[in-house]
Amino acid sequence: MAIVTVNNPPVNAINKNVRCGLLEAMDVALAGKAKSMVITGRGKAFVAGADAKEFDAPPQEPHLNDVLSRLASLPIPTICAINGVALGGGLEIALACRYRVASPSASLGLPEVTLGIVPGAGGTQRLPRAVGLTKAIELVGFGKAIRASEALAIGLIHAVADDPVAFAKAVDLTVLSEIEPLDLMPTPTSDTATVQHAVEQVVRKSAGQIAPKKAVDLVLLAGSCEISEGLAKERATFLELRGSEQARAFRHVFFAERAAVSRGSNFPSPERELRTALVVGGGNMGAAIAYALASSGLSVTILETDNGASARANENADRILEQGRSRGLLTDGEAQALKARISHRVRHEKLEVVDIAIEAAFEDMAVKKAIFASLIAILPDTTILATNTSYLDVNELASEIPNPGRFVGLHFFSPAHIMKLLEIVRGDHTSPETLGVAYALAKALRKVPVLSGVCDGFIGNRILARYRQAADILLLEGATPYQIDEAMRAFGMAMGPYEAQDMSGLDIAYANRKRQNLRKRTDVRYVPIADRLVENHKRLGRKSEAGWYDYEGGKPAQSPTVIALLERASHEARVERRAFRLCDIQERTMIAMIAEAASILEEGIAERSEDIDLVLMHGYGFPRWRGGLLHYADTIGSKKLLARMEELSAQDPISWPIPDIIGRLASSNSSFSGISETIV
Ligand code: T1G
Repeated sequence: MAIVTVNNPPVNAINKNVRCGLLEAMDVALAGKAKSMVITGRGKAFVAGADAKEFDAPPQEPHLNDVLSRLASLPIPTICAINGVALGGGLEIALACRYRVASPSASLGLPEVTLGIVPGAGGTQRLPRAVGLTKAIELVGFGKAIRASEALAIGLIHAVADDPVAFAKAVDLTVLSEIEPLDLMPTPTSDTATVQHAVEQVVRKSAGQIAPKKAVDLVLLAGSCEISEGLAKERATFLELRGSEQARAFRHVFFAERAAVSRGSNFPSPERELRTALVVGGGNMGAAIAYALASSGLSVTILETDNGASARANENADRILEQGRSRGLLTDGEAQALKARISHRVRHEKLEVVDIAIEAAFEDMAVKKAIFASLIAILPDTTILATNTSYLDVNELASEIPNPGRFVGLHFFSPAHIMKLLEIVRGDHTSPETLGVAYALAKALRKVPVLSGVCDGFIGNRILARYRQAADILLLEGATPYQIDEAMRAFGMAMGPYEAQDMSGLDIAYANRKRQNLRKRTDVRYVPIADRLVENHKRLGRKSEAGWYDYEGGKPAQSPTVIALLERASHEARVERRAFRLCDIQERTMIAMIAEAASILEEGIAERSEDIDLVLMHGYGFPRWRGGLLHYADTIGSKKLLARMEELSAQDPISWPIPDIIGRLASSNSSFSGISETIV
């Protein structure tokens, strides 16, 4: 028996060396007259797929599809002992083997569409032969991995074993030789309606993306043509998509996400693991933060002002737990264990010492200052103190805190237990040790951490404010909120800006505009429509069943009241309303966001353009397949951006100051991603 171990740390990604090694291993096994061959991986992973770092260069021989065609037709039985993740090319190796056994903790999948490509080494043809068309469409079309137990249930693997290599060694060769290679098997027949339904689901959920539909079409071929034809078409599609704009965008995000996590190693790692946390305020945000912390194993105390508020905090936390249970994300036992990790206290009750205290109270400077004043009176002066403010000045909040090195902003996004983004706001005094703790917390919470400097709204809400401002000006000039929402959804945003405001409540942005005194400022063009909706019409969004939209039985409809308000505002501002195409709306709002992001980079609030990409994607529903805001800006090009900004600025100079950095990029014809390195 030949035992072949893939050994390319950290995740055994398949590069040229691994491909050559696999070919050589087959030669050695045959030359040594081995009767069977086992393939496994060293370390925690089996094989995490093709090495994404090679994708920017032309493909190099030997190609994985050729290596695996040879493996699939090897004259001796082959067993894949899947000791950990088997993704992409890793699962394709397994599918080219005759027998598959996996450890219970292994996860298996074909995530290629999440990189903007399709499987390139037989996945779309061999998988349906193992599991049928419907399951294959779901696995390939969504790119989600499954656990070993599910893989066994659907027939993707033959066995689950704690030690897959030991199991493989003991498999009876006569049993093995009766198993046909997938290449010689027909795809099982499936119910046409079920297949059609699976295809429709993929198409619906991947709007804007190229790869998922193409991947599904390839899977369908497995039901209608010879494997050789299917494999040839798969390879051609893989090569076509590999260098595409969307694949580049997905890869950019893949590496940006990992780089964001690695950035934590720039700061000292905490001396000990975080175990206990205090969350001040148990509203929707505080309760969700507490739930997220408890899910990562921390013991959490929610502090409230009085018994009534504490009871409501308890209800808020219970509601999130119940959602987790009803959606099947938590078993009853897990929900109970989680609940046991959350306790409640009211002010003036004795508090245990905690590793970190996170304030998640009402967005008001005086309220927050009072909270921190009471916390410093009862907690040791080494406890890390964090504020979840979305806009307020972190330096001002830190100003009355002894030992302010321990003070940091941790800006969670709502719902805090679901949204992946965590803005870590570094104040003037925040110490590297505190930042180390913040990154460790992000890791424990499995969030994408992005470091931000202090400014109004930090990275994300500052860009959001500019986006809304640009959209409001479009309203004044003739667009409707309904057209703007439609345009932004068509661009790929998860939601349009007005439906999003209706969902979160118009009063929040209203209070924020008041705080910024927008009405009186001369450096911003004031558009009164949103304020009037709140002040004169008490339209606060979904919660008052009227906002930018009317709601009948929860269903949004265009509102004649809002249209009348728009017309009046334009008339008062002496602006002649005109029609906007969806692409004009998209261009305007995007350029506004890009301009703001450029200023944020220029001021050093964000360290890298990739960070801004991550913030927009993980906090605000920016489409991943566009690679984030500044990756998208780079596809437009700095010269064109500058030219459009100059045109807009000529018409409306107040709204369109042009950041110097745009001019500099345009004159050297460089990109945002190119300058990130030099800024750091
Ligand atoms: N290529 C290159 N590097 C990779 C990699 C890959 N496929 N996967 C992971 N890494 C690096 C990653 O950058 C990081 O590096 C380190 O490994 C640990 O990763 C022909 C076309 C395997 C579940 O999409 O899902 O096969 O930052 O921090 O949380 O059809 O990584 O330490 O320098 O994420 O334990 C399909 C993607 C490729 C798998 C591990 N495969 N990877 O998660 O650690 S396309 C994927 C993952 C393909 C064929 C085709 C996860 C993981 P550094 P990590 P983790």
